Amino acid sequence: MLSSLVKVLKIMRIYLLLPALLLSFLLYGSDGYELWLNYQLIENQEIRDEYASAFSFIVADTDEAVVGTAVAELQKGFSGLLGATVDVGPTRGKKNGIYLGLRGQSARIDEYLKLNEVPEVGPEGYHLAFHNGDVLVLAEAAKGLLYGTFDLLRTLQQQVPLAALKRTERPAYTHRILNHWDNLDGTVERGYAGFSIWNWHQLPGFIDQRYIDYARANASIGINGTVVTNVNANALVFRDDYLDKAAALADVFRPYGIKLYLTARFSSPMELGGLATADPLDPEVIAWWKAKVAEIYRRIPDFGGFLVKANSEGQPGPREYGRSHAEGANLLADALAPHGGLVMWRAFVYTDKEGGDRFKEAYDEFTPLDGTFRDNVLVQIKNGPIDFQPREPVSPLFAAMPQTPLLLELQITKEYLGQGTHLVGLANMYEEILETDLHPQEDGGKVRQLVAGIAGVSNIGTARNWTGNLFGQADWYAVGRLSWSPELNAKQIFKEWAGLTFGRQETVVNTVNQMLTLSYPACVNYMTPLGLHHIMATGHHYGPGPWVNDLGRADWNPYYYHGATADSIGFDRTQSGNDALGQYPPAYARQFRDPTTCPPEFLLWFHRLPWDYPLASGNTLWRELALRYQQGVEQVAEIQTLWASLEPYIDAGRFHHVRQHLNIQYQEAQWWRDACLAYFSHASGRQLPPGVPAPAETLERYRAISHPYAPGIRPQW
Ligand code: GCW
Repeated sequence: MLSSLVKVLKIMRIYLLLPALLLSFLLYGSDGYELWLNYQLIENQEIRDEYASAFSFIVADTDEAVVGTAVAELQKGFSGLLGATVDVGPTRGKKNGIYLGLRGQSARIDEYLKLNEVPEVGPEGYHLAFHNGDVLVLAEAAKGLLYGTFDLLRTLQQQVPLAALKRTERPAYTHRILNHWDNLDGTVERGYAGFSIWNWHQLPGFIDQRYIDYARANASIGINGTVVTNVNANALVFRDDYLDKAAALADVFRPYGIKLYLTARFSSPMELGGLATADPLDPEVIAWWKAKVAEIYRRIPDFGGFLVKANSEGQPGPREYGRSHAEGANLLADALAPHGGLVMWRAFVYTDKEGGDRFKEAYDEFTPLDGTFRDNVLVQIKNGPIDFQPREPVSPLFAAMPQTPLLLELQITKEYLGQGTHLVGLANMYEEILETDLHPQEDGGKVRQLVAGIAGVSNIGTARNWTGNLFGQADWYAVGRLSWSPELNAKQIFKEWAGLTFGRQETVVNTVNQMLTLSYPACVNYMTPLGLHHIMATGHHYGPGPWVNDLGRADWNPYYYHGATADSIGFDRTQSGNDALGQYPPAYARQFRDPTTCPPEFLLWFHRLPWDYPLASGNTLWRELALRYQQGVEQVAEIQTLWASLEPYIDAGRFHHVRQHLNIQYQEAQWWRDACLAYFSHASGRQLPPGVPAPAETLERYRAISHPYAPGIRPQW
């Protein structure tokens, strides 16, 4: 009697709660802070009942901190999704619950394992199952329970029936890392979402709730490491007080299974230690790093290690002492090895002397070093050979260092990609990169099979919604999901993100997916069609600047990369040019050698061609270029229309936010088209084809546009 009264009251409570919650959501909407973790009450009563009956209590058979995090997350999830509180520990009278347990340590889990074969899941994997009315999260180590929990909650958010729950998940990579280009002064290099979320000045005393929410968001998508400082590094971070600050961050991240890494400025022994040299073979330098690393581990026992940018864009490095990148990396690796730390040594190098084509430099510098790095060194390679361009062929280095573990560096922030305002679903680009098969005639040659992990350059800042542009969240989400499951395709990720972020109505999910799918080709079209690259304005790289040709060094100039004359355009990287193509495995390079087989999107990366060169589309090169610029603008208009159709489904706050950014994107797409076509039409002496409107302004006006305060620029540049 009493128990049925309680039941009725409980049901009533949910009913009373439902309209109130929905109403407040519609009125105030969401500001995006909760990311993809907005545990909205499930409206479907049947599903809610099904879930509620299986989740009466939570039993966790281990007391490690990450499991505490998992339990708290489940409680939060259930209270949002089901409007119910769930007890921790078996509750008398309640039949079914959720069990988080380790193989061999939990009776309930072992009982299941007697009946079901579950493969080894490794240190971070897990198995999810629905068994006799209970939900089981099974792992070999505590971290697996955390990831299993987030997966379970994602499943519930998507309202999947519990009966379907039976799967094993293991991350493809051990290294799933974010790189922050955040400076100690609070600015973010190439950051378009406000300032750094790390308040170094107030650390370690003040722990911002954001640090915790940041760790939680990352854990939910499988990220297990973060480099909190800029690769253009500051030795100050190794000073005692800053190490205390870093340790405070590491303490926040630990219960979320995230390791803290720092960037190491190669000249730190001089700047901080007062030594006369930073030569990696100098005994005093070796001793300095050993002592410094030991000091770090005293504060941060699970410290991840160092990320290093050396001898690149003015950063100090071993080359100054006639030493190789391997000698530099090994110096740090030897200091870190006794503590289990790693060195991530970047291959984004180009010398400060004017040399040849930057395309070739990393390969030339690093391939001779293959096999000479210590075991705890990973070489971190940007996806493309130049620099995060809207569309690049993949770096040839991925296929050229078989004896060295490699990390793929992807951009999440959007330097060269519309910065803070453009909606560009980068999962499209990530998929293209990961699926590129550099050894098409053998197995195992896809980029995703050649690397040991992913490092994503963060787009996070103090913006209330973390990424400034709301859709930037999808790129952060994608990097996490791909670093766990690199074989996921963009469409799966877009749909998953859309459902978690905006709700799972089919119209919303499909439309958001369409927008994101269209957005990457749109951006490439209105910025750099047919393989144009590096034609952005100087310094901040905001907006077009294909005409720029007066910078100190030839290869800093956009003009260097397209060399447009009255006759032709493009960079000859075939054998008749500088043969950069020779750096790729021949079976892969073959398609690019001949302009008739080269995929049009990479054409001007590898070929210098006359403007009237006939393309397979039936258009001349000039006509195709102009039409693609126009198509890019039209695709943005299409994205605007798609978003407008979602007005009835999206809360006013987020709807308006995205609409305003799309309006800016549309104007800027026109700016890109008009400015570039004004310039190329002038250079080629050709008229625009029908269907492409005349530029709104003169070329002189476009050239005169300046944005001295565009965000994200490196202060000293
Ligand atoms: O793309 C360039 C950026 C620099 C950046 C550099 C790098 C952190 O313009 O701002 O520096 O790449 O990746 O090191």
